[in-house]
Amino acid sequence: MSTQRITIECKQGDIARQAEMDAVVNAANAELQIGGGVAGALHRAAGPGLEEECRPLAPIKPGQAVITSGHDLPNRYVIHCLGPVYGVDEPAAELLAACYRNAMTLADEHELSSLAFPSLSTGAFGYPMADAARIALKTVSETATQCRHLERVRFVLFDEAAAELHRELLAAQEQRSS
Ligand code: AR6
Repeated sequence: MSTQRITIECKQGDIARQAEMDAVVNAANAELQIGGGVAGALHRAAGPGLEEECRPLAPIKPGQAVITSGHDLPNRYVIHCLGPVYGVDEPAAELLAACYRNAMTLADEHELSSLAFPSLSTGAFGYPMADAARIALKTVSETATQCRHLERVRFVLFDEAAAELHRELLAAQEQRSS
């Protein structure tokens, strides 16, 4: 199956407001508790049932992904990933790539067709955005070749500069592979 089957898009926005996507990815903490940033936004929008469903699934390890339902979010599922803390969890690049790969695999196993990612590890966990974006885009396009159901992956970036950076890196990557 070729990578062309999956459309990758990059847009500025809030990960908690991606109504048309089957699942959204949470930049979780190991305990799968509310937290700040992406995790705060998703848990607030999902309501307390999400944390309750998460409790027996915790703790998770860097690179790991687990799936829950979306509760009051507009999405059917949430896939929770623990990204590496930059400078602490090593090898950081491999652990970050594992998050994207494992999240896509879980989505595909659940026969989902669309999945939205935030920029994992680039907030509280300190991963430099450009490095993280290159890893994310490369891993998503590589993993796409193994997916049978997933058709659309969206990167949702909090600010326009981050969205533009992702678009530029994606264009360069697509040019190299064409
Ligand atoms: N929508 C899209 N992107 C967002 C949003 C949002 N609502 N909010 C923040 N970002 P972070 P991490 C961006 O810190 O680095 C949490 O407290 C943000 O600008 O959410 O993986 C957890 O509980 C940044 O670029 O995730 C963990 O303890 C990116 O999303 C820890 O932080 C990720 O920022 C996880 O840290």
